[in-house]
Amino acid sequence: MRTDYLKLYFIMGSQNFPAGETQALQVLEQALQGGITCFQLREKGDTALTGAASIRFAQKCQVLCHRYQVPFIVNDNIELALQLDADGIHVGQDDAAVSSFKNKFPNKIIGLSVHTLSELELAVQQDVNYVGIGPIFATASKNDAKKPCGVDFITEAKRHCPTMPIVAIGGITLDNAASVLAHGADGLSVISAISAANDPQAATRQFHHL
Ligand code: TZP
Ligand code: MG
Repeated sequence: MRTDYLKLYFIMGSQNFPAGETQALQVLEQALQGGITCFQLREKGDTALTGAASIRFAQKCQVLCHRYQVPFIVNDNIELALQLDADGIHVGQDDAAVSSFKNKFPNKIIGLSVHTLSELELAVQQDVNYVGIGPIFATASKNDAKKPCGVDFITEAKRHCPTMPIVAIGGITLDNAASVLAHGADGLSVISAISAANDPQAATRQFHHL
C-alpha cells in the first residue's frame, strides 16, 4: 500500500449526518474535491442503513471515490467488502481476526485498529498494511471509544514498530493536526472535522496546509 493514501483519511457513514444518506454523498464529494486521500465507509449504529439500502449507498460512495481515484475501504463488513470488490477492509480488535479473512483479500488494503503496543506487535505479525491508533483525543463520534491515548503514544508506537504505517484517529481537528503529525503519524483520520464542517471542501483543503 502507498503510505501517502493515509495522509488524509476520511471516515463516515450516513449516521454521521442529520440529513442522512443524501448529505453523506454530498459531503463525500466535497471531501474528494478538497483532496482526501482515502475513504472508509463506516455504516454503524441505530440509524445505520441496512440490507439493500446499505449496499446501494455503499456502491454510490465507491463510485464517487473511484471517480477521484481514492481508495474505498469498508469498515468491519467483510461480506460487503467482498461483494463490492472494495479496495480494502478495516477492522477493530473486536471484529473478525485478520487471519480469518486475509486470504480473501489478496492485494487489498487491510487496516487494523490498535490501542496497545502488544496489539501493534500482533498487527505487524499479521502483516496488515496499516494500523489506526486512537482515540488520540476525546471524540464524540464513537460511542464505545476507549480513553484517549494522547499524541505521545504515536511516537512510542512508531519507535516500537518503525515500518508499520500509522494513521491517527479521534478528536483530530485543524488546530491539533500539526502536533499529531509532528509526533510521528503517517496520516490523519477524521470524521467530524470534515463531516460537521460548515464547508467540508474548504476544511479538507486546509488539512493540506497545516
Ligand atoms: N475510532 C477511534 S476514534 C473514532 C473512531 C472511528 C471516531 C473519530 O471521529 P472524530 O469525529 O474524527 O473524532
Ligand atoms: Mg469495528
